[in-house]
Amino acid sequence: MDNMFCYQCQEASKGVGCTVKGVCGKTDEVSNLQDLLVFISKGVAVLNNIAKKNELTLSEADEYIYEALFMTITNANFDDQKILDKIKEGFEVRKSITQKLAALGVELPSDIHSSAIWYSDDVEELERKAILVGVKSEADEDIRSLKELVVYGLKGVAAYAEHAANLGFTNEDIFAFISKALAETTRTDIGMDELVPLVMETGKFGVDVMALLDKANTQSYGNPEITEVNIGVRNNPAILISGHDLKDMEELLQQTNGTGVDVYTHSEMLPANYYPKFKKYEHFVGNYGNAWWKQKEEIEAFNGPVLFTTNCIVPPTDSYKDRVYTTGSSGFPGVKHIADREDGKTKDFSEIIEHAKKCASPKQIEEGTIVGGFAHNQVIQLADKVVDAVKSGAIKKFFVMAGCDGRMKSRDYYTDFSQQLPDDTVILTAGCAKYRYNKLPLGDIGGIPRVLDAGQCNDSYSLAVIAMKLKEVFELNDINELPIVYNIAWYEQKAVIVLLALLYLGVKDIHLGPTLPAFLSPAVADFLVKEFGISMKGDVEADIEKFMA
Ligand code: FSO
Ligand code: SF4
Repeated sequence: MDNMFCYQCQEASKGVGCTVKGVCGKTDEVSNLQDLLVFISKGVAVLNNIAKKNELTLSEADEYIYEALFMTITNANFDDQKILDKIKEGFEVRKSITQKLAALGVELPSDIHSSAIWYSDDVEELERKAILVGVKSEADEDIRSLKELVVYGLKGVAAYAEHAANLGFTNEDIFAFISKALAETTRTDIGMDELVPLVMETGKFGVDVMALLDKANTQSYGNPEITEVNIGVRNNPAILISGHDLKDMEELLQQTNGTGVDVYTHSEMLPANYYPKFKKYEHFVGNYGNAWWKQKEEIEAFNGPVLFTTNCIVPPTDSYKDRVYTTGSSGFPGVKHIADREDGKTKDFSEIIEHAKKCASPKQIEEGTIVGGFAHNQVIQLADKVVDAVKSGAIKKFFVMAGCDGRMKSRDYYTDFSQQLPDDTVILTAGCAKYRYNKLPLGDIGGIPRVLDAGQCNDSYSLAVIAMKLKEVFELNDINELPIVYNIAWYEQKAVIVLLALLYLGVKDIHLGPTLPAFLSPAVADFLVKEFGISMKGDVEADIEKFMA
C-alpha cells in the first residue's frame, strides 16, 4: 500500500498522484491527516445538512467546514499538529450539532455515514484511520474523479468564503451548498447522473462566492483602480506579505503605520496595491518579486520577515525559516503562527513588526513599475475606448489568461505565447499566472495596455463580468460569440473552482495547461472535451495560429 495518495494539484507526481511524499513538500503524515480532516468535515457536513433541513443554522459548523477545507488546499498548511487539532475540533463541532438536533427531537438516520460518527482521541488510531479514508477509498475511478472534482471545487469555494467572512460578508446559500455537496460525496449509491449536475452546481456557487468576495473587497477597500506599482525597494526595514487575505493586509498596514517598517506585497498579494484604501499608506512601498514558486531566492534577498496569509507556501530553508510567519489557514511546523482575531479585535502583528525592525532593508532585485488594477469597475469605465478599439479593428482578440503560475518548465509556454501574440491582441489576466508576462514590454493599443491585470485568482470573476458587459454592448446572444479566447493555466484547487465557474457561465472551448488534471479519469476528461470543448495547450505557434483563425 502507498504511504499516501494525493492528486489534487497540477504537480501530482508523474501526472498520476503523489504516493511517497508530495512534490509540494507535504509529508505522507500531513497528507493522510488532511484526508482525515476532509473526512471529518464531511461528517460535520452530513450533520449540518440535517440541521439546515430542520431550519437550524449553526455558524460554528459552517465556519468549521470552510476553515478545515481551506487548510487542505495545496501549499496552505504543512503543520501536522494544526491539522490534528482541527480534526479534534471537528469532533467537538459534531457533538454540539448532535446535541442541538437531539434537543429538537431530530433523530439521526440509522445508515448515517461513518464520517459523522467515527471518533477516536488516540493519535495512533487517528493516524491509522487517516490512511483508510483518503481519495482511493472510493473504488470506482470515474465516481472518484467526479467526487474529487466536487471536493476540490469546494476547497476553492471555502477559501474565498473564508476571505469574505473575514470582512463580515457571508451567504447562507453558499454555506448550505458546501454542506449539501460534501454530504453528497459520502453517498455510496450516487452515480455519474447525479454527480455531473453536482459538479455544475459547484461551478454556480463558484460564481456566487467570487461575487461575494468581490463585494466584500470593494465595499471594504474601494474599487481597484489603474495603478503603477513600484517593484523596486527603499532603504527601510520591511515586512513582505503574501497570500490572498485583504483583512490581514489592512491590519498589517494599520499596525506598521508610523513604526518605520515598510510593507511590500509578494505573489498573489500584489493586487492589494490597486485598492484605494491601501494606496494611501505612505509606507506601503509596492510589490517585491514574482510568483509563489520563486519565494526561496526572493525571501532570502528580502532580508525582513514574511507573513503568509494563505497559500502558496514553499517549505522554507533553514537560512530564513526564522523570518517566516503564518496566519489564518496557513501553517508550517516550527514557524511562528499569528493567532486569529478574537471577536471585535484585530490580529496582533506586533511580534513580526518588532522582528522587522531588527532586519536589514530589502536587497533590490528589480526596479521600475508594473501596471494593474483592471478589475470590472475600472474596465467598464473604459468600455467606450475598448469597444471603439474592437470596432475599428485595433483590437482583434482578447486572451483570458487567468490562473496560476508554477515551477514546471513547460509553463515557459505562457511567456512565449504572450510574446508571440500579434500586436492587436490584449491579455486579460488574474491570479499568479500573470507573472509569466506582466513584466514584458508588450506595449499598448491606443493607451490600453496589452496586459490587463484584474487582480487575484478570485478576481477572475471580474473577467467574467467584463465578458458579460461586452456581450451586452455588442448585442450578442452567446458569450462564446465574443472575440475572447480562454487560455488558462491551473495549479491548485482555487483554479479548479475558477474553471468550474467559467463552465457554469457557459464558456466553451477553454484551453487548459500546462497538464491535464490527474484527478480527471479518462471518461470524465472525455465528457469535458465533448460537452465543453475543453482542450489542452499545444505548442505556441500552432496554438496562436489556431486561436487567431
Ligand atoms: Fe496562485 Fe497559489 Fe491564487 Fe493559487 S499563489 S496558485 S490558484 O494559491 O490561489 O493564484
Ligand atoms: Fe502532490 Fe499536489 Fe497533492 Fe502536493 S498537493 S501531494 S504536489 S498532488
